[in-house]
Amino acid sequence: MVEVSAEDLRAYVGLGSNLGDRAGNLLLGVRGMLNAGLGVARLSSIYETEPVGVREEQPPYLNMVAELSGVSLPPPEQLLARLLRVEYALGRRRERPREQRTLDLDLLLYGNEVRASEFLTLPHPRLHLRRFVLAPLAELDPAGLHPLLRRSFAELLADADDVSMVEIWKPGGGF
Ligand code: PH2
Ligand code: MG
Ligand code: MG
Repeated sequence: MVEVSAEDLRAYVGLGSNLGDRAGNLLLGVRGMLNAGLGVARLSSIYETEPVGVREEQPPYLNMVAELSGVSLPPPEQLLARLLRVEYALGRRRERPREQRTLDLDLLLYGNEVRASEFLTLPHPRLHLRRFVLAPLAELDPAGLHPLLRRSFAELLADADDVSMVEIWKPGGGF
């Protein structure tokens, strides 16, 4: 077995906001992760994206992906717990699934970890289906492989059936 050293380990977090000051919420999310002791190494561009898989009409999202370095990365369950605390501190309250939100932090990948528990599924079960996740992820790591599908994020993005609008966001611009 090939050992993955802490320097090589990377975790990826998807950030999304479609309520209030969306870009401000994403940046507060990044600051919240840093304050929680998480080593944010790189950020993708910010994308403006059409809501996918939601029941009622919702405003467009801003989405971004953050790469966390493996140095001082807590185990996956602890990392998820910290992300949920950051969401809560920024005013996220969960009433119904997939409703509009100030900030959503999803643990997408934790190295090549594969698991499915009640609390946490890795890789994120819908990551390979959603362009709003694949576009920022492929920007950071185009050749990175999905641990189960063994296909690169760039390939998954090119082949995704999802045709929802995903564009690099420009401050002050609209769709
Ligand atoms: N998050 C969802 C459901 N739908 N659509 C977009 N464009 N971006 C999201 O972050 C998003 C979504 C549930 O978490
Ligand atoms: Mg989500
Ligand atoms: Mg979530």
